Amino acid sequence: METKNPPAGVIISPDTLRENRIPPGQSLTVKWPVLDAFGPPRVTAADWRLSILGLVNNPVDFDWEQFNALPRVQVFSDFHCVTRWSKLDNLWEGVSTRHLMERAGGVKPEAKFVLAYGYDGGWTTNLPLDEFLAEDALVCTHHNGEPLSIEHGGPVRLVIPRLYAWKSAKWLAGIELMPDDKAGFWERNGYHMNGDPWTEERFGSGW
Ligand SMILES: Nc1nc2c(c(=O)[nH]1)N[C@H]1C(S)=C(S)[C@@H](COP(=O)(O)O)O[C@H]1N2
Ligand SMILES: [Mo]
Repeated sequence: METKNPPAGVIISPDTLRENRIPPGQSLTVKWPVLDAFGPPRVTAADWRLSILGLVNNPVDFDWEQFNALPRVQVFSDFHCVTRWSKLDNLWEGVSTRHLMERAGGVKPEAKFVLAYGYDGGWTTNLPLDEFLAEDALVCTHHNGEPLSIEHGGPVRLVIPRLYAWKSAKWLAGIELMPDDKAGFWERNGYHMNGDPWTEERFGSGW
């Protein structure tokens, strides 16, 4: 399969190195569909805040200026929506989730899961801590060199390349570190607690 050559210094998401980059049951899309439950909330860079809460040593909030002062990474990865489209060759830019956790004083040992909150009233998604802390996971402000549009979750969204795209919370408002798993919006409505596209973890595992 054709691969764009990502620029030097970029973190390469391991799934982009597979010989076949399209997971089972998925089809390639060239355009980038917009998908969300409630449509974009009214959040602009000026009033955006990100709260890191729960099982971290120093819960912390960032405003837009503080967030943009953090060191940045670029990640080259693929994006797989459970509605069966896959968009390859994305260059995301933002702050690594690992670095954000350091800024919150580090994750407490009891933390095992994460709940990500969107600004779109009540929307959440849950994921395992190790997936959240993967090297290619980031809190993202730019896609392919352009600021994220509001439709795609701007000013700031989560990007978790190794899981289905619903785990990549748009309009990110908060990140909560938790001891136990807790179903988010789609997970309460039948989607999988983990969401690995390569093993087709589309629908719930019964809890
Ligand atoms: N806050 C929030 N984040 C969200 C959603 C949502 O409804 N609200 N939808 C998810 C779903 S189902 C998908 S497939 C991706 C789609 O991202 P895109 O619209 O940028 O393609 O965002 C995810 N993140
Ligand atoms: Mo989705």
